[in-house]
Amino acid sequence: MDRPTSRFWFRLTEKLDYAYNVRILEARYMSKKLIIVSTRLPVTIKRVDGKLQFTQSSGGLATGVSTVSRNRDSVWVGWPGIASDDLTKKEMQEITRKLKEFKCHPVFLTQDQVDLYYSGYCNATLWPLFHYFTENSQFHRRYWRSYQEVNGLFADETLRFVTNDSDVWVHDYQLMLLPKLLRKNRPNAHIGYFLHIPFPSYEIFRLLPERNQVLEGLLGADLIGFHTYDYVRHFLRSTQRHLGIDNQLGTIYYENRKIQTDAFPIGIEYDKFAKNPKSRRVKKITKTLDVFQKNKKVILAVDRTDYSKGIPARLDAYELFLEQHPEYHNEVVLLLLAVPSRGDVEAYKELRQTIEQKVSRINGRFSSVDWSPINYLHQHMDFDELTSLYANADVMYVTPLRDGMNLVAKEYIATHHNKDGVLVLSEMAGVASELPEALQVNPNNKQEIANRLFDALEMHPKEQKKRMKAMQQRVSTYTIERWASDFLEQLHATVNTPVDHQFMKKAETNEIRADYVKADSRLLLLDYDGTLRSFVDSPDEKKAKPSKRVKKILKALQENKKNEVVIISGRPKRALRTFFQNIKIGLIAEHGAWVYKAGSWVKSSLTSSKWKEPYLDVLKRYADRTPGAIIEEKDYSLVWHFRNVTPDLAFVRKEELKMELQNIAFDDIGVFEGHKMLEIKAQSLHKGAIATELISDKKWDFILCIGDDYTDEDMFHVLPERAHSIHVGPEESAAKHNIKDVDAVLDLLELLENSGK
Ligand code: ADQ
Repeated sequence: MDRPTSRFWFRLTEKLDYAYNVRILEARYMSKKLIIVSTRLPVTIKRVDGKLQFTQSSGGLATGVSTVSRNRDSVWVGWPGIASDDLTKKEMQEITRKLKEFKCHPVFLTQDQVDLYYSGYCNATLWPLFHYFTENSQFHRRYWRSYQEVNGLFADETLRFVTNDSDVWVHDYQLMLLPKLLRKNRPNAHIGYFLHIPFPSYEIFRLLPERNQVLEGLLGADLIGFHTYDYVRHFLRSTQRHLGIDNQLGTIYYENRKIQTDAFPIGIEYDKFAKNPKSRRVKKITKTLDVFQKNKKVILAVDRTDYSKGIPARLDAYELFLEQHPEYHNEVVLLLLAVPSRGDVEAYKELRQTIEQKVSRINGRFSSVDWSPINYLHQHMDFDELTSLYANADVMYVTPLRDGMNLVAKEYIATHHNKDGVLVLSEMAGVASELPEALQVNPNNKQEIANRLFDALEMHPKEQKKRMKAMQQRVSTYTIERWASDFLEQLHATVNTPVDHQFMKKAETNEIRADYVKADSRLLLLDYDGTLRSFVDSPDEKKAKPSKRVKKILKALQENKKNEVVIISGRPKRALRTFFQNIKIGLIAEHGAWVYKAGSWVKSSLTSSKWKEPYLDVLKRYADRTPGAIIEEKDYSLVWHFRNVTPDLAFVRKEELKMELQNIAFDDIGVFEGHKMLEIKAQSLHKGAIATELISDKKWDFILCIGDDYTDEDMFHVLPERAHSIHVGPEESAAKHNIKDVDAVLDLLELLENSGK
């Protein structure tokens, strides 16, 4: 075969392989059950004339999810919108049976739960807080208790369907405790979570009394999705500040699980919105709408009646525009469409009054006999009516004070397929980052909005089309269907590399055990913190003492004449002696600077401390202006601990400090970064150097080396091929194996001790 042909075949087989793998992957997860959970079901039940009436929602989420669940065994769990106090037992059974036809399963809530959980914690605590309306946010224990109770109910109902092999997708702020509750019962299920509203900045989120429980609840998921990367950052910062959990480029390792966070900007059913304006019914509706027959420019605003949408401020800005542009009197109409929402929450009742007062004041001030500047409708519209309004409006006026995404902006763009039209858009909507071609405004800047309204009305049609086209390109690509499949694919990518699978298997443990049993001379090199004892985030040595179990195991291992047990630690010699007073094991302190031999400490050949002075001066200067920083002076190293410094400041100081320390020119002195600390020591002084000495002391039949942090990697690198090396935790390492945690290490050591007398 000549070369081009072979390359062709190579490419073809590569492509086929890829397609095959994708199909295998899809087939693998398509065969798994998909469980969607949201507070509200896509089917609403009402009692009309004594009879139960079922209405199926055709909303975006329901459609988007239906595309990924169509060919799968799936079920949607949620509340059907009717309080269970109004239902008999028989009716509840009937509802459960009937909902099965819609692939749904009900969670029944009492009126009390609707009031305290739904109207209370969800809509009067979380919603305002997450939208930065701190003054509207109400914190009551009874709301929180109900939130916990209802999340528990959702867990019970959801767990009926979840096996360890299922995919679960939990939606929104009403169910933030659910991922953890599900994880507890089905540790291996694939759990995804998506937040539809903004995740607020740390300074806002920290106001929530139950902030830690909420974060821990979310961390039960494998994948946590948000609309924008800003929200991802806010979430990661809160987990870092409140729970002390760091992340690696959005990946969190928590309780030995890998959790991925990412941005998935929700889309719309683009084709549905793009095609509908051409339908006969919509054309007919348009002809009957007075507002489009008068040859006036129409500015459209469409929102749920919610204070986050900034409707009063939008009216004020429009008033200013009318004041400054009398030439537009009689020429322009603002069509303000507000869909009723959460009328049972006090803040919403007040908002409705405020809007209505402003509308009548502005109309009273500017109207003429045959013109009113605002046309206000407080009602729900059907899809055809809504698309008619979108498609015929000259300007879309979207100025929320905060919005997770805002679908209205995307819907307007879709209905203007191949048409002109201008979008005036708030910078505070999640969608703003996807639509730079919109005329963006700060929703609190009245004058700026008034100016942009004028610009929008005056914009040349060519310019309008150009901007529209660019926005349509984006909105038509990442549709709601793409969003849903993208999320589920990523959930699989996350779960397909489970941390658990990296850990040592039984066969590998047995192999180590067999080698141990056979050997007559064995060397066990063990790190201390994070290996024999869970990492203690405190400089207090008393808290870091070994447990009784550790002492017992080490003593028993050392009493076996075939064994040489050596603890190699970064801790100073004083600490190690206190920890292991009555056990005759080998001790190595300060990464190899000191060796405990025949009852006393001997300086290793690797040491020198002449270099310390200039480094210490710099560290002290930095400690003075960094609250929480601690300097630890060991015999042969200096450590700058920043575990108690606020993470942002710690990061800045650490980087500054590294730069400054590197300017001090001492050969062989290096700055090493460890777990919330910087250590300065001779580069030749490391665990690897001392391990090499120990290994070459004798001809060992068996070597086992266990450690958890970067200093132990130096040991792993110098071990002979036949040695067994184990890293504690899921991270990448030069060790041959990973082991789950300290308990697993102790189990292994105990097993060896019991096996090889
Ligand atoms: P919402 O706060 O409801 O959603 P938005 O994204 O704008 O906000 O969606 C509103 C929906 O209601 C749109 O699909 C719109 O067509 C429809 N609608 C509005 N007024 C209507 C009317 N009078 N009649 C009929 N329909 C009307 C939450 C978050 C958003 C996030 C979405 C999706 O607050 O930020 O974009 O979820 O994740």
